[in-house]
Amino acid sequence: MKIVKAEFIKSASSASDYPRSPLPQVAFAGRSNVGKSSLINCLVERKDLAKTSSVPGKTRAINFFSVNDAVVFVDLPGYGYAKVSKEIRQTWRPMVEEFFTTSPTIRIAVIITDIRRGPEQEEIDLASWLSVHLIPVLFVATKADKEKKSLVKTRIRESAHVLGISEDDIVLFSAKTRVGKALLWSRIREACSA
Ligand SMILES: Nc1nc2c(ncn2[C@@H]2O[C@H](COP(=O)(O)OP(=O)(O)O)[C@@H](O)[C@H]2O)c(=O)[nH]1
Ligand SMILES: [Mg+2]
Repeated sequence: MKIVKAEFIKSASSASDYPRSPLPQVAFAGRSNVGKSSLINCLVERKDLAKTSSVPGKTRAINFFSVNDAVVFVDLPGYGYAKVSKEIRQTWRPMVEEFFTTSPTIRIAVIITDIRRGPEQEEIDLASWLSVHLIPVLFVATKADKEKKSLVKTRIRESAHVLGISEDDIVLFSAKTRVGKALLWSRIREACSA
């Protein structure tokens, strides 16, 4: 994917503020510090389009980016800072559910996990909620460069098992080595043209 243009559109915390655009949308979700901003920056070949982790306590919102005037990347707030369950119940979850239920052009949700940690309850819950709402999900196991080479395959297999999905539905990724970048782009393109 040749990136000719990548720009920030706006931040919004409720549906009335979302940018109006007919373009297909790709949403990215993951716990804080998982490497979501790095992954987005890697995909769009920009150093700091998506900012690094937000400060805890700061009001968080959904950030929208336009890529090549062809697709909108939606950077959902990170979760899991301090009190995971409380935060998810009270703020993160309603914000994210509102996004997915009011965004007709959403094509795929990319759920990012750290390969060393694998999917946990939050990711399992989100994936099952998305499947109920018929939104396709793609998993990315990032920070692949931080895992022992001999354990990478095992980790992917374990994650697929935990999620009840095929290993093909988990893209191995690293923002550092860029492994998985081309594959992730091809899966995104596929989802956007479906
Ligand atoms: N080694 C390595 N570090 C990464 C990778 N992706 C992100 N990081 C680091 O992990 C930290 C959190 O990354 P960031 O993209 O801000 O995470 P976010 O909070 O999910 O947006 C930063 O120090 C990044 O440099 C990766 O693929 N490999
Ligand atoms: Mg970030």
